[in-house]
Amino acid sequence: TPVVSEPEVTVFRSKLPDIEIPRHLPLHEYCFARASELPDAPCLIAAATGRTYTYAETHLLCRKAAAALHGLGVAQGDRVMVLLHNSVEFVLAFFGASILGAVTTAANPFCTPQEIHKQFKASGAKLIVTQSAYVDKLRHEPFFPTLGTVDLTVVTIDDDDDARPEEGCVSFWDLVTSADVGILPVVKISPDDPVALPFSSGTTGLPKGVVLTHGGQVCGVAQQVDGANPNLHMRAGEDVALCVLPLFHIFSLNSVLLCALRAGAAVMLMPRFEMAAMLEGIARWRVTVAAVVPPLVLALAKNPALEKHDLSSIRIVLSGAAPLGKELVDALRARLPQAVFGQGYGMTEAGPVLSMCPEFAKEPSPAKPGSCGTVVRNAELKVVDPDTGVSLGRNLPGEICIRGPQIMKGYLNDPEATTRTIDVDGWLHTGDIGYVDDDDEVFIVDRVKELIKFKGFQVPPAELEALLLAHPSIADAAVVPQKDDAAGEVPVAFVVRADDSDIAEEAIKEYISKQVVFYKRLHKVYFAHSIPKSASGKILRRELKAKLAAAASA
Ligand code: 4UU
Repeated sequence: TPVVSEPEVTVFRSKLPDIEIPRHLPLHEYCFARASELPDAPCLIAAATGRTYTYAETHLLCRKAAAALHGLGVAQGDRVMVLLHNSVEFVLAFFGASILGAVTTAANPFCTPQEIHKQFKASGAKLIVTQSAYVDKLRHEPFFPTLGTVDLTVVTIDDDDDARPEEGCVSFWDLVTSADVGILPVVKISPDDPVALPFSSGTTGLPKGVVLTHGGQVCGVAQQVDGANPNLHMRAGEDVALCVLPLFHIFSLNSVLLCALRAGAAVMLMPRFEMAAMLEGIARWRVTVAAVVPPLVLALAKNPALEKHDLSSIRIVLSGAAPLGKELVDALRARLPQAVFGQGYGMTEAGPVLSMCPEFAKEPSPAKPGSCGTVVRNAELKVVDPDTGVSLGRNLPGEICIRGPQIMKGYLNDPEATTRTIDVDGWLHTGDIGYVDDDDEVFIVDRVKELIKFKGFQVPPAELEALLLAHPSIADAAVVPQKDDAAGEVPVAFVVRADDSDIAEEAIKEYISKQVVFYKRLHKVYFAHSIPKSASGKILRRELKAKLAAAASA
């Protein structure tokens, strides 16, 4: 991005000097740049099986995965859908696609057939890597009538032993084991070529494909772990990163997997959150860097089993994706006295990290409780009045905007949504309200965008509203967040019944539950006579949220 001169803008930058970033490298080359220096260092640890893969093994398997995908017809620019929990296969599929110049769009395997199909169609994928337990979702009429035909190849990861692949599917490990890396085509990848396509609703509307490029991700990772004084310091051959947050979300993909590989650290992959297995894994493999979300901090702070495990190896607890309360930090700090606690502030579209706790740096500097750290290097942050767009100085809350080489290229096939989010000067508008204090620390105080976050998971109100409006007994509807101790926020609906309908709350909740993944379920339905709207027809969400707040404090 060219640096445009905007004298009236207060720009906040990192106190750390900018660094040299090898933006020209394809993401896989950048991440495995140290593989030849550290061939025998642990790279991936599969907690489920106890198997460890060295850097040399992992790098070779990624190339074999690329050859396997190539054999299935995947070519540069193609989209590969990964429908997997955290696993070695997820990593291999991601880098296998990257090596071919193909793009990974990952989704939560717990999503419903309808949700998976939407992302599958929107991304234009023609191949899905999944496990046999989820193949039925891909056979689900009317969403997926094409399994086994030319339109869709399904690759399953868990049929390597005696079990044969599900009918119509091919075996990932059969192909990877026998793959010949000699057949890999020569692909020329430019920094502006896409590598990942996560889905996010951004500041408004339905989930959209977020185009993240090789160069953008290289920058996003470099801003965290490169340079003489990395902001998120991980030591090659020594640190072990906990990868329990799902890799289909950008926090884990970027700040855990990609950052750890670039730094030469090991990644302990846990297929899903299960407290006992996680504590055992942390103790067994001496995890040092734990990326978490606030509900996980809460679970850890409360769990008596913590005392039974040796968690003394943990030196960094990095929380993100939702606000982390000071009380919660104090509760867990008492149980992990040796660890440094801090937050990262990210957004899928921002590539993803905007700010990171400076206490995680190689040469740490202090951060205050509740702060989201300082803006990453090689980037600019500003705070603007959400109504006027006027740039604000220190300590004044406004909409946070970020500019730099790490942000998304744009939304897939949606130039309108892209220009709404990234303005002509290259600023990405986050929809978050926050301020920068006298010590350059970023504090998030509110969210002006529609987005609801349940345990850090995105719940786009527009998606639930569209489903509600499709119901014949519902005349109008609005979905807003309600504060919740355990989840942070839960989605609740205001519903206007159709004229002669007496549809009940339970029926509406069930109607939604059947169509969406668990974290998008409605926790409450309030019946109303009308939905408050602006002159232009926009739902006045603030009014509804104020109603909820008033009811809660009454
Ligand atoms: C208050 O949540 C994310 C990415 C999080 C991330 C990534 C890398 C955190 C640390 C890291 O190292 O992405 P999305 O797109 O799912 O959600 C983005 C939104 C933000 O706009 C903001 O509203 O999630 C909220 N959010 C936070 N809120 C993210 N991090 C924080 C935070 N405090 N620390």
